[in-house]
Formats: sequence, C-alpha cells, structure tokens
Amino acid sequence: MGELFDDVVTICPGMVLLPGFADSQALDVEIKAIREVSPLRRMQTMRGFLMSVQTTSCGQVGWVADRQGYRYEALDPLTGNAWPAMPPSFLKLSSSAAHRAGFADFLPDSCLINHYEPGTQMGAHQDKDEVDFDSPIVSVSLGIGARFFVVGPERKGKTTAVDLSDGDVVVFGGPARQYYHGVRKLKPANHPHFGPVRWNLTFRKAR
Ligand code: MD6
Ligand code: FE
Repeated sequence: MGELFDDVVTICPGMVLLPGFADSQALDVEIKAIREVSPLRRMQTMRGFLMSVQTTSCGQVGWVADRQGYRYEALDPLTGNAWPAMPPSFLKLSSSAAHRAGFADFLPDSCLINHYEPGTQMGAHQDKDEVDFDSPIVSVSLGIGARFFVVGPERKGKTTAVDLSDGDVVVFGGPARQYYHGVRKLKPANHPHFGPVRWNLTFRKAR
C-alpha cells in the first residue's frame, strides 16, 4: 500500500511543507496562557504604520517592531517584564518538524505569534533580524486558511503560492532562509475550533 498523502512536500529548495503535522488545539491552550502574560498588540513599522496582524512572543527573546526598527528583545515593551517562557510542547513540535525536514538539533529561543482576521495580510518581507541564518525558521498555521507566497532572494518577481491550513507546518531553511515571502489578504472563513481567525507561530533561533 502506498501513502495516502504526502507527509513532506518540497515547495522549493530549502522549503518544505509538512501537511497537518501540528495538533492545533493543544497549541491553542498554550497560546491562551501566553496572551495573558504578554497580550496581543499591533506593532509599528519603521515608516510609522500599524501592522494589520496582531502579535506577541514567547521564549528568551521576543520580536519587537517600532519606528527605530525591528529586533529581538528580552523584555516585552508593553509589560516591561520578560516574555513568557517557551512551552515545552512548542519546543518539541518545532524541533521535530525541523528534524523531519532535514535540520537536526533545531533549538529555537523565540516564537513569534501572529494573529490574523479576515482582511489582514503580511506584505513581502525577509526574516533577517536573527543572528544565525544556518538555523531554519519553523512556521505553524492554525485556524482558517491563508495563501502564503514565496518570491525569492529579490522582493519582486514570480511568486509561488502555498495554501496553508490548520495544522500545516512550513520549514524555511538553507537557500530559502532569506527569501522574500508574505501572506495574501485573508478571505472570510470560519474554523470550527478557532472561529474566523488564523494564527501563525514562527520558531526562530534569534540569538
Ligand atoms: C505567516 N509567516 O504565515 C507568516 N516567516 O503568517 C512568515 O512570515 C514566515 O511562515 C519566516 C518563515 C516562515 C514563515
Ligand atoms: Fe516571515
């Protein structure tokens, strides 16, 4: 008997999709606890615009954006306290996904949590605020679906579209680590557990 579905789909060299790899409802319990310590907020871009997605973080450092720029900080600027610790289940999921994609010993020190509602989006960007580009980024999607797009080493050009749904994991490493990518404007939808919302968790080795 063959496989009923692909468990590792290569999107481009260095980038793989693990369909349905994550147990999204178990992750949701942890997200709720993280939000009570470090609430969701809309970060500011360098040009002074508010991002349409809401974010928070957990781990030793969290991603911070304001008019000064984009960086990782040990303290949440909203609360003045340390970010909530990375739950052991987050570490386990992200390192096992990285391992499945061919990256042994991935040990993230930060998880950026993005919250999308219909109409929100993420413009084309590179993830380059981390010190170590040899480590991949592991991305986990929960809730309603979204169309993710990958451009390449330049901001403009032909894009590859990947439709991400609940439980899907993307591992972004090797030659694709610094490729431009983003998320198209979310279409209205409803997820039986999460409601009309998408979450994306990105695990990084920031320092
Ligand atoms: C998202 N993801 O899926 C946004 N970045 O909502 C990202 O920006 C991303 O999926 C780096 C690596 C993987 C990603
Ligand atoms: Fe990104």
